[in-house]
Amino acid sequence: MFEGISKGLSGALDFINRGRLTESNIREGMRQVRQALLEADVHFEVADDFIDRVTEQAVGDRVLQAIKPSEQIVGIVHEELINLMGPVDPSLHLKREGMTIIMLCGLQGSGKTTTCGKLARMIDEAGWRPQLVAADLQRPAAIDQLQVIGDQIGVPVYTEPSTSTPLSVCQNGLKEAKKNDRNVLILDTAGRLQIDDELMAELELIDTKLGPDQCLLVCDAMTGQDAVNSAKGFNDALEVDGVILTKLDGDTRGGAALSIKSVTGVPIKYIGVGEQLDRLEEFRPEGMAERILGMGDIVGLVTKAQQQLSEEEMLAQQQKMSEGKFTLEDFQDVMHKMRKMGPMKELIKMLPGVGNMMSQMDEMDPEDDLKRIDGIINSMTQEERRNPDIIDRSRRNRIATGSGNDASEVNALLKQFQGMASIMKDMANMGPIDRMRAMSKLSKEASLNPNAAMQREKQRSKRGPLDRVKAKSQQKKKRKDAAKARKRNRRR
Ligand SMILES: Nc1nc2c(ncn2[C@@H]2O[C@H](COP(=O)(O)OP(=O)(O)O)[C@@H](O)[C@H]2O)c(=O)[nH]1
Ligand SMILES: [Mg+2]
Repeated sequence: MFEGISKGLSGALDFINRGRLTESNIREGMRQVRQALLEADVHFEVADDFIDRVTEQAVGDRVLQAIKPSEQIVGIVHEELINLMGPVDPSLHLKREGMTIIMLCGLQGSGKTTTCGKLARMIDEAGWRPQLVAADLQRPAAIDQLQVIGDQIGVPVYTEPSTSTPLSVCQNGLKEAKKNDRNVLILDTAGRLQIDDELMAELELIDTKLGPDQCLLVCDAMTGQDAVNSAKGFNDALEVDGVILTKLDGDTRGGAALSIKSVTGVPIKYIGVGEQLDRLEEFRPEGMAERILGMGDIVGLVTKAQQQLSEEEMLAQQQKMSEGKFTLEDFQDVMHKMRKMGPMKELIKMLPGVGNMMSQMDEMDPEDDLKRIDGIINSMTQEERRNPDIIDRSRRNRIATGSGNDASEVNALLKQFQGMASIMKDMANMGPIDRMRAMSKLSKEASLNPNAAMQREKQRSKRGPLDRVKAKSQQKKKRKDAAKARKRNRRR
């Protein structure tokens, strides 16, 4: 996601970086930043406001007299992106006692029904007792859809035939929930292709009669400014408490995420990042700003990891790393847990510095490499996994044959593992600040030489001749580009 705006912004910041830092240079750079924002479908007033705020700070003495002025400007842009989207309050304010009613609304196809399921799943896992209510009577299929989702996550769904009215479904659903000792009621309401009076009257009626504690608006991020306009309409009628922005896993340009808060005043609480019911995340403006600037989202990654690894496990792994006792067995364990966190490509994009390498990333499939590595480790004996030093030529050949790989691939894995284990040992012994620094240094080195690790991986993997031809022509293009860049640099 956000590829366009990431590229546009880093292009503009690069421009500022290259030239001498003068006021007119900064203003030209900011003009390019504004262009990047508009191209990402950010509301034009929001973009103008943003540029004013950044420029005002950027041409100030604080920046011009700083030792590294361009870094300061990136810092200001980063900070203002966060201000644009925050502050947020992801809490649903669920009540300890009595019933909490959450009403979801939004246009047709925005993802309401799916998001109802995601929320119910999350709330259920946090130890509450949710009840879903199918109050979309527009299409009979909508009722079945919610029923299927409820069955999938083991949350009861209250339904009535489509001849009933939405209000009575909600009221009876509430009674049913109280009777069965449920404590969170989630209402899946109807949508329309566009906001109209009939829809609003229906929703307002439910709103006044049931008095939901939270009214959440579901918006499709792919629709850009339309999402923002509909948010405005719903908020005028219903006083929305928060927005859930869906389909951020697609190639949305990011305009909605960046404008919704400033245009409507309603904060984004959660984001949907996939069709599956576990693809719901708390919205963090910091993480989003960092991804937009191609800086990666380390906090998001760590949060994801923590959901899979218990604290004890984390401590145990860290202990092992710091003592240099991290084995291939542990490595495989971590790898399996990481695969549970989501598609590898998405995870890798969250690593700092990797944003810049994205176009190459799209060409490769990390899943494939992981499967190969997994196969190699599976073909080792337990002793070999714990102490790879004993792997000699004959053991190596056995492992290669067993896993259907070349001996050179086994070798490469062992080498990579050695390198990684020693870096991890160093990092585990550092304080948090130094660790961040080391990470950023590592990722900078990687992005300066993107050919290194990633590309090697690609060519080593067993692919058909087509891929090899493609890789070769890519390399050729890269060499050409590099030559051009050198020429440009000489001229300057
Ligand atoms: N990729 C992706 N698809 C989503 C997401 N949320 C919902 N969808 C899909 O969007 C479509 C419409 O969703 P639905 O919940 O039926 O929307 P509703 O009409 O508002 O209830 C379905 O195909 C969903 O699978 C998301 O976060 N990411
Ligand atoms: Mg629906």
